[in-house]
Amino acid sequence: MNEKELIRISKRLSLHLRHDPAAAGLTLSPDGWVDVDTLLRALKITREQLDEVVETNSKRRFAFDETSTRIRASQGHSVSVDLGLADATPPDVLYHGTVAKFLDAILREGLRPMKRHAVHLSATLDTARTVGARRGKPVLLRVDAAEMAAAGHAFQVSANGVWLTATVPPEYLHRVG
Ligand code: HQG
Repeated sequence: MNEKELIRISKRLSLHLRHDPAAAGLTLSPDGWVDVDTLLRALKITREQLDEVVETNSKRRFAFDETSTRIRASQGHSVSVDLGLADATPPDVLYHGTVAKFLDAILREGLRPMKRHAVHLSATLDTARTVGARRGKPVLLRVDAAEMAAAGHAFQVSANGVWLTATVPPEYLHRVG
């Protein structure tokens, strides 16, 4: 498939596996999985196309289970799912990329998950910059993750390396770019 087609299918997968399974007639399991054959029929794509999207996806957004008969999004859901991720010890610092128009609210009330289940944090400044740039000129925040963990905040890391936490209070946030 060409790049355009890969992105098109990836976006459809994101929509149905994270936000609106019902629109494709799908139901996710409580932990976010959907049967691969059911998905193929619903989206009218082939297993080869699905495998190519999963393998080439730049952010590895989707993952098969150990038998490759079910698939789910690794993070980013707005529908109710419990991915069952174990708590993990974060690196000392994590990063969040946003844009200037959100900055005042973020520094006042902290980072909130908004429509998603968790606040998404990046392990590198580069990744945070890319995340912020989706919305405009990126504004970069450092998150004192080790201090948060020491204060009892839980962190998880998704299968594709995104750090997740419920909220980040403002005292752990510092603008770095
Ligand atoms: C902002 C993409 C006002 C927050 C990315 C962000 C990531 C606040 C927006 C993943 C706020 C939410 C997640 C507050 C947070 N007041 N604004 N208190 N707290 N915000 O898309 O982190 O391509 O839900 O800064 O690459 O941008 O989907 O979160 O701008 O990994 O795989 O509210 O989504 O990955 O936006 O992105 P989002 P995000 P995928």
